[in-house]
Formats: sequence, structure tokens, C-alpha cells
Amino acid sequence: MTDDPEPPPESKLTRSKERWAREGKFLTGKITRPEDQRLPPGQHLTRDWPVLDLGLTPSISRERWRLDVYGAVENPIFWNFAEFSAQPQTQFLSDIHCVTTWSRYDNLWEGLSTRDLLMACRPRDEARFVVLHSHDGYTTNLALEDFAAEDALLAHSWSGQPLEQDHGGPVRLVVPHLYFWKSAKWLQSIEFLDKDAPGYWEVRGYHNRGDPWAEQRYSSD
Ligand SMILES: Nc1nc2c(c(=O)[nH]1)N[C@H]1C(S)=C(S)[C@@H](COP(=O)(O)O)O[C@H]1N2
Ligand SMILES: [Mo]
Repeated sequence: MTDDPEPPPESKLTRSKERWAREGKFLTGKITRPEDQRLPPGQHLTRDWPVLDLGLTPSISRERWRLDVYGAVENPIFWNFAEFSAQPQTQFLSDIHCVTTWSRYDNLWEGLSTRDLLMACRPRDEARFVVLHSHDGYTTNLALEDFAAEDALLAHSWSGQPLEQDHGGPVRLVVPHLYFWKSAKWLQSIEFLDKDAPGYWEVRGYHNRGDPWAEQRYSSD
């Protein structure tokens, strides 16, 4: 008989990670993208990058910008831009799919992955949903497992340059596997909740989840 190796000491973080793994928190397996297909149904490809928003374009410098992470988390966060930039940096290359039918391939984003953010704020057991709050008053909601998708991030740069104000700078969310309205620009705060709380477009007829591969455009879809 061989001795079993000593298990590593239990920490709060490893317990959270185990629980997330058990519950499939980080799995986006419900997205059904066919392997040979890159353009979702009903979309067309564009090479430029349209600007879409409520038309308010808040002007927030990196010096004034703060990120507030609160609600059902063990460790609430309040970072300025320097503290945010001191977190682990990740680059992702991903496609944009907007519900208004344009898609744009190969966007190079850089920032803090949502998984690293989750390691820092540690959602409590009851946390199941996330609401993003933006400086223009915009909100959008996500299930925790969609927020935690492996290629989702809080982006401060695009194509190696600081994210332009028109596109949500200093910092926006990017959740590539859902329609782009879920990717909140001018990010101000992130709220963790035990219950879902539909956001700006979700209460105005857009689908609650917005999977482009299932064409979840409107609440009737
Ligand atoms: N704060 C904020 N974020 C937002 C919006 C908005 O109006 N305000 N519009 C959403 C919509 S509908 C889309 S399609 C994308 C557009 O992002 P872009 O202007 O960088 O293409 O931002 C999303 N995020
Ligand atoms: Mo949109």
C-alpha cells in the first residue's frame, strides 16, 4: 500500500474554486457554436468598428476612474486605475457580435480577466448574478457563469492602444460569447446578486441572455 499524498491546506479560495468547479460556474458549455462556423446566424461581417450606445459618451479620465465591486462578495473592491492595472494582465483575441447584425473578427483586448477578478473579490455562496453599472446610467445583467467565461475581461486596451472613449474607455467589459450589448462600456461598478436583475435593454425587449449562436436577440426569441 502506498501512502496517499498530503492534501494541501484548505483555504477559502480553494474552497470557492472547488465549489465553482462542482457547479460548473466557469463552463460556458451551453453555447452551441458549430465547429465549422464563425459567423453566427443572421450576422454580416464588418471591418470598421461602429459606435453604439445611448449617446451620452461620459468623459472619465484614467486619473478619475474608480472600480467598485460590491454586493454578495467576501472581499469588496474599490480600485483606482493604478490599482486596477497592477492586477494580472491578460490578452484575448475575440469576435464581436452585435444584435444589430454586424460582427467584427479578431479584436485584441487587454485587461483583467473576469476569472482573476473573481479570485480577488470571491463571490459568496449565494451569488448567482452580476449587474454591470456604467457612467452613462446604462446597466446590463449576466448570470455568474457567463460573466466568468474563459475569454471575458475588463478591458483597458484594444489593439495595443488605450481603449477609446467612444468605445467605453477607460475600462469596459468584454463578454465575447454573448451579443455585444452585454459588454458594458464606461464601467463604473460590478454588483453581485443572489437574484437576477434585468438591465437597460433587458427590460426593453432584449433577450435576457443573448447567445448569438441561438439568435437570442429579443425576449420573444
Ligand atoms: N455603458 C454602455 N455600455 C454599452 C452600451 C451603452 O449604451 N452604454 N451599449 C451597448 C450596445 S447595445 C452595444 S452594441 C455595444 C457597442 O459597443 P461599441 O460602441 O464599442 O461598438 O456597447 C454596449 N455597451
Ligand atoms: Mo447593440
